[in-house]
Amino acid sequence: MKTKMMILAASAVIASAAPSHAATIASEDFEGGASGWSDNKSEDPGANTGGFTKHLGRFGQGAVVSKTFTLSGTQSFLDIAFDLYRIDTWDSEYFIATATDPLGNSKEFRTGPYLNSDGAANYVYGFPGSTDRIVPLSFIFNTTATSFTLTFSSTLNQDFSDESWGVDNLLITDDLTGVPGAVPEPSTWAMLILGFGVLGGALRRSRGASESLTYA
Ligand SMILES: [Ca+2]
Ligand SMILES: [Ca+2]
Ligand SMILES: [Ca+2]
Repeated sequence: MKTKMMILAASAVIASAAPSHAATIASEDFEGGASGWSDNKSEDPGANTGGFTKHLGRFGQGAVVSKTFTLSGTQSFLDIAFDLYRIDTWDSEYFIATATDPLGNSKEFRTGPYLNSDGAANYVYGFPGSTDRIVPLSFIFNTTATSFTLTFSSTLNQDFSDESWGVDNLLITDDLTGVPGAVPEPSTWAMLILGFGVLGGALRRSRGASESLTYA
């Protein structure tokens, strides 16, 4: 009985020392539309989704779309992940995501020029035979600022009906501890080690007791 309670107590300490989770700055799937962007155009792919869902865009040649996000200012970097919807016939153009902050930090992330050969084709918006695709992308931005601006653009050079892009499933996280995970405090680690010690002692004692019964 005493051993069982000690196991429960040790389990509680272990649970409170679960691995840390990065704090989420933004998580946008655009199913309810887009807000806060310099252009809040959002579009539903319609019947032939090809795996697409409602998303930011479509945008074409010359489009520059940005949004500013608030940060705690205590982080050291951001992980910026999203799905690029590469629509119609791109011709070795680049998609460009840029992160900037008021401290003067800047990071430009460019796709490779060969998105046409990436992944499986799934015609969604384009004319039959076009190669609309979902391209998962992510990059790291080092910043200690209290805000940052994310900008999407491309080097597309033909008409909107020929080549365009959308963005979906944007997830921005920082390197800080979020809920529900928590980085154990030193005192928690002490309790954890103590808990294992007590548990080990209890198990040794109970094993000794059962052994003494066997030999009795
Ligand atoms: Ca979506
Ligand atoms: Ca083209
Ligand atoms: Ca082109």
